[in-house]
Amino acid sequence: MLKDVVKDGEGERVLLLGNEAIARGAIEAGVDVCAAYPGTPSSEILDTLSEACKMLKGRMEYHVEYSTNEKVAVEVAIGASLAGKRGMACMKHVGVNVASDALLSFAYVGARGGFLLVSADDPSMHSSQNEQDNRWYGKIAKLPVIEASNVQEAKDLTKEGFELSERFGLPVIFRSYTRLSHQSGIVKLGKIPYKKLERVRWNRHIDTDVVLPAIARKLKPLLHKKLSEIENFFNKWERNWIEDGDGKIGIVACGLGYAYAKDAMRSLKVDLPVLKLSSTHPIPEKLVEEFVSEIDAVITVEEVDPFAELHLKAMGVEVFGKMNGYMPMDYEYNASRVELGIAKALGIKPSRNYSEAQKRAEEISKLAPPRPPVLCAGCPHTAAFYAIRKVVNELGNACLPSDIGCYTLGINKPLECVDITICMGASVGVSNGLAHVLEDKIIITVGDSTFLHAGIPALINAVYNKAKFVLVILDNSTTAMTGQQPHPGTGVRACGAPGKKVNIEDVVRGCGVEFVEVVNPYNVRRMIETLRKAIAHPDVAVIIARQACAIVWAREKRMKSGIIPLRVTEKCDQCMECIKTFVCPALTFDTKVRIDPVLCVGCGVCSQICPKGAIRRENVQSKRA
Ligand SMILES: Cc1ncc(C[n+]2csc(CCOP(=O)(O)OP(=O)(O)O)c2C)c(N)n1
Repeated sequence: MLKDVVKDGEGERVLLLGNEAIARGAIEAGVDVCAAYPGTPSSEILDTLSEACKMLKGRMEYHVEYSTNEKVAVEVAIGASLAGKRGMACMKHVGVNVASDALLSFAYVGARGGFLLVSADDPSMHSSQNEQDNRWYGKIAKLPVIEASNVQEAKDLTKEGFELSERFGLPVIFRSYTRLSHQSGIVKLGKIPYKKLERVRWNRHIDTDVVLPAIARKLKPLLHKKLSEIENFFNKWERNWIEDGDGKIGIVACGLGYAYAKDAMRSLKVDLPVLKLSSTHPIPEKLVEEFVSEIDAVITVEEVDPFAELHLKAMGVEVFGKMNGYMPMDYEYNASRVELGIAKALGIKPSRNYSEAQKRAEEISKLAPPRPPVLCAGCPHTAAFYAIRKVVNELGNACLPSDIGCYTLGINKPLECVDITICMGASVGVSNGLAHVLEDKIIITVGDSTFLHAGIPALINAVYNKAKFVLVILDNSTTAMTGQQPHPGTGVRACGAPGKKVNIEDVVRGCGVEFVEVVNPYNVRRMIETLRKAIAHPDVAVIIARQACAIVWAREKRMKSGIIPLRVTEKCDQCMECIKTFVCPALTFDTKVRIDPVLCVGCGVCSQICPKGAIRRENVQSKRA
């Protein structure tokens, strides 16, 4: 809990979420600058640091910000590091793709103040579009990657990450994953240093900080030297260790794989030798050699790719891993999956009949009513999609690229307004290509946070290269999907202080777009008319569909004046238009159409849609508090 994250009690044991532990580690390290773009499973790190920042004012001060995107977040942390301060950037795994341009060159420059990049990977893609293994960034950028196997280590390694970064002059990547970021565990607290965030004088270091080709050429061998120095250190680092055991097959366990391997061995009642690796890049070869000198083969336990496995194979070690089918190649691990792999490698029976248990779990899960994710009652995206669907039906066909956010749920029937999603901002970029080859109209939907994150360059490109499309920016004034973090369009900063609000319509006009209209999507008729006008416009047209996220405004309204729900009157002839064309979870049908007054937020969109005028606001007496 937050109060424990900021607690002074050195040596005390508290229960923390993995991401809170990472935040606490940064605080114990005396971090100076923390920047992030939200993304599951990383979001709570900066959410926590932003709350903690207010509570630690005057005791342990640091700058905290939600940056416009991950590249900017990494650059912010680089700035701090180059000034000799400690900088941290946090993001989900795919965020590192966005940030990689800065990261790969900063590796050459090297860290001055400690630099930690927290990459939260998402094995099994619980809330992501892919399952990439970001240890490869360590390889491609030639940077150290450290991984924790429990919440305590998450805190400790975060703190040590800054120390390693300064000691070796290298940016350090800390790799977390969903099951570490989102598990809770007991953490023994360290000390919170007392410090002010003091400004320092700028010192030029143009021999390292300006990566001109002539300088970069000199820095490259230096980077290799630093990497081999840190490998030597990792060979003896107390966070990597060997555990003695029985038999001639051992386990090489990376990060959380260590916890799974220990559980699996307990179930199997075996006690194999274990090499626990907290540094997975560079692999400490001497330590590996020492480990394998006493055994014949190893089982690698690592998520997501055969990263250590490939390295071990290249060293000539015999490996039971993913590549030869002993360990699963796809999705996250758990104790039973790892147990099955170990049992197969040892040629013994698993402790239980897991396929039977799996079959039973599947049978039981069929009994639960399906709960597909839906847009919330009163979500302004639903209203915007309803209008888009009406206009697309008029057109007969249209191409509907969309993006990543709550609004991706517009893929579902009856809205069916999402034809393509690739990665954040790609809706606008991809439409630049589509516009030159399709005969159909293109109507794009993108969220406000996503537009500011990665949509702007592609919009400028469309204006410049004359790609015609209609771009609907679904501006709900928040980053709803990841937990309602603020962004530049909201004018609120991570530390809670007001910032300068960036006006999206000004940005769009600044990109050269001439057709720019702001519409409240709750006004369905106006939304439809504006879409028709935008489609008829000869150049790029942008509609900003602006209405606050229903969760946010309904929460406020409940606390102030209360919400007046809508109800279905006797005029309803059960034509089902509302149910069939407009998906609001508050609209239900049993023997007749009804509105659930508990779910209804009173947006009134359904009353505009009803062709019989049968949906009305409740009278004021029945208003809910
Ligand atoms: C590169 C990258 N960073 C972060 C994310 C996580 N993420 C998914 S959608 C989204 C933004 C959603 O906000 P917005 O576009 O405003 O739409 P909303 O959810 O508010 O409807 C984020 C941060 C991601 N998928 N990819």
